Amino acid sequence: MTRPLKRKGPKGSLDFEAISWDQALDEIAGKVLDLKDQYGPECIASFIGRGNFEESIRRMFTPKTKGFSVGNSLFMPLGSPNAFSVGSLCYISYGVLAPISTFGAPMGALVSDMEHADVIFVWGTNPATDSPLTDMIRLMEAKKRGAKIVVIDPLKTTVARDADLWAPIRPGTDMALIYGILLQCFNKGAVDHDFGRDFCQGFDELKEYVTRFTPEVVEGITRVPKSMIEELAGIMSSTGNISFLSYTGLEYSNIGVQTIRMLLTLWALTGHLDVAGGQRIQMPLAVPFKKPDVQFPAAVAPIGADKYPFYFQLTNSAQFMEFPGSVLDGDPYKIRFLLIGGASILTSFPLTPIFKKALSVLDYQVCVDIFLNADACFADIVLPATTYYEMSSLCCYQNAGPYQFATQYRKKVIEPIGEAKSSYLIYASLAERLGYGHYYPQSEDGMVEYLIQDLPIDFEEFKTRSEHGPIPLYQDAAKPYEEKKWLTGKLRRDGKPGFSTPSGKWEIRSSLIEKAGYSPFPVYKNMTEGPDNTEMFKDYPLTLTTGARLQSSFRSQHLNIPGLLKLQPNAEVLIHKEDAGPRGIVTGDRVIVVTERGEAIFTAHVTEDILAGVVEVNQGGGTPIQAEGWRDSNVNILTDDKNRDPLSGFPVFKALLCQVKKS
Ligand SMILES: Nc1nc2c(c(=O)[nH]1)N[C@H]1C(S)=C(S)[C@@H](COP(=O)(O)OP(=O)(O)OC[C@H]3O[C@@H](n4cnc5c(=O)[nH]c(N)nc54)[C@H](O)[C@@H]3O)O[C@H]1N2
Ligand SMILES: Nc1nc2c(c(=O)[nH]1)N[C@H]1C(S)=C(S)[C@@H](COP(=O)(O)OP(=O)(O)OC[C@H]3O[C@@H](n4cnc5c(=O)[nH]c(N)nc54)[C@H](O)[C@@H]3O)O[C@H]1N2
Ligand SMILES: [Mo]
Repeated sequence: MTRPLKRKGPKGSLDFEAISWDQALDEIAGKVLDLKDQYGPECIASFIGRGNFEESIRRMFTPKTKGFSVGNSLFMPLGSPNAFSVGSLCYISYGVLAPISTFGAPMGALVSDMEHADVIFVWGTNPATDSPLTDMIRLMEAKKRGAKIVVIDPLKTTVARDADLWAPIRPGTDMALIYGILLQCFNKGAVDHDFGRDFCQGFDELKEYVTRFTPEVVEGITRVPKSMIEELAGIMSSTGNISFLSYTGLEYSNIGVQTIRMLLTLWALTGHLDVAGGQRIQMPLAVPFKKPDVQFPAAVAPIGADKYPFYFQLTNSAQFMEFPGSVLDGDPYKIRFLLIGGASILTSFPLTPIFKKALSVLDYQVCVDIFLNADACFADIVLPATTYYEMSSLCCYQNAGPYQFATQYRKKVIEPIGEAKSSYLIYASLAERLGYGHYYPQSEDGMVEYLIQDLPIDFEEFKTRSEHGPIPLYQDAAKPYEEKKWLTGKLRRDGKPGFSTPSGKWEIRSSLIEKAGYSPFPVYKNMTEGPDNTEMFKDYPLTLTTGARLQSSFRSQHLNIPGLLKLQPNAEVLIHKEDAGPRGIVTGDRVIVVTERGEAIFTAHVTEDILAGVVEVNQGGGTPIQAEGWRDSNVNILTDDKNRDPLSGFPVFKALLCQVKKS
């Protein structure tokens, strides 16, 4: 769509009429101010998703706060703390909650030194589907140079196919495997007891706890064979350099945060932390971009702060998993207005019907998007955003090539199509109508000039130099790399040895988690849905994992693009031939996947590239404008909004139970 649209038909339909920008923005601002006056500013909320991960939004619209917020601060000057984002179910567990509570820095501070590694673990991530393919290229180069690749994944991914070892694991059980490997490392004398004694909090507790994870027990839990557990422990106890790559594969279980913390601890205790060829620590740099002085309003707590105190403590953000409870039950108060930017809530959040119901009863909803997606079915107004090609902004490069940080002016390639405007300008012009446009320059170039005003370079020079490539801001990477910096006080602001945590230690037992009222030590728990949930297992004997990335789509996006659809025309369920056979299922069959919550239709892909007993179902389908093979296949009809990791509030997307039947 290329013009602002206003709802004509009933909610649920895509029946709109075109209106002018002035009319659209005036109407939205009027509604915001009315609702604010009537119910207080906290009833006004925004949500941003993957379509708004653009530098101008990130630099200009995240609030000035201590936490790691990725939300849109547009309504904060009004007094609303409810800046929701896809961080409610993506990255924050892995990138913020686990590392901060363990060693006091975000995951961005941990760099996998693949260039000097002898072995690289690919644990719950698939770099072959990344865009850009940076890690995949590094991994392939390491392999060419002779590094061994180990993959821990229920799926035999592109990387696993060429790996030296593939450990197919039952989803959600990684913590047991980590303890199993660690116990063998203790037995082989490969654990650094000095580090444990002097620099860890909870080491004695761990020494006792780990003893129960014998190879037999761990094989029973994880389905990774005993011999393979021994082999993995042999690798971890070797003197070689070992690094890892990880990400979303570990976030979506009932013990996601604690599992990721234990992965970090395995590396720390076996001597592969902050050493060449291991996981190097590179403390984040303060980037000297200007930022509007928009503060997080502290008067009212955001939605979810009461139920997820640990998430709130570290992010200062609202938790969108609590949105239906807010809108439908007023718990703890009602959100009435939602501005959705670059997101598709109705394909990305678990239990679509409950989120659909919540969107349908809002007083007012606005979508800022390049397409009419599923959420637009419930919008009062839809605003046409540009793609990145139609807007000027800047790019940033972290730990790229010879520099730790570089930036570059990004000049638009074409003029916006129709009346589309960049998301930045849409938010800036809304702010103007709400009475605080002075925070945000009202042009794209004005915004870039504002951001770089403290750099030792003026705007004209910035643009000219950008034509020749990224402009480095730090060249520190050229300095010799110093190992094990906790010994020399380089990981703490006060210069004392140790880590930047409350205890100054590597926290196996986390003070921050304890302070938020949870049990602080990583204890293995069976999944809420698993074989030991015998009642449910009777009817739903297959483990359901969802949303492994595809090369031809990006979550709900591109499933309306004919060229890309050729690569995979239908939403698929990957099922092992041992599970497909008895069900009479062959590749290409239409099959129904059923959970306690509901059922949805997919196309079967019978394979041996998955652990038997596990099925992987594609995520992204469920948008009316998508191709036929995708639009009726919304995996989140099957998932559960209540089954979560209690620390993060993240839904359990990757360890559920289901049944698969021929349609
Ligand atoms: N082409 C493309 N690129 C994308 C995206 C996309 O949709 N398409 N999405 C983007 C987004 S939003 C994100 S967050 C990133 C995510 O980036 P990644 O985390 O690399 O995502 P995946 O490629 O799905 O890799 C996750 C892997 O974990 C495995 N896994 C699932 N459950 C478990 C488990 O319990 N244990 C273990 N050990 N492994 C498990 C899956 O089988 C899968 O191979 O990718 C981004 N890049
Ligand atoms: N079951 C299950 N569910 C999952 C996952 C899973 O693995 N399993 N993965 C989860 C993860 S990691 C994530 S991040 C979420 C993703 O959830 P979302 O953040 O909702 O991501 P997308 O589905 O990519 O939707 C992005 C929207 O942005 C729009 N867009 C694209 N570019 C632009 C732009 O430049 N400007 C604007 N304004 N809009 C733009 C697109 O048209 C699209 O409607 O899904 C989650 N949902
Ligand atoms: Mo994500």
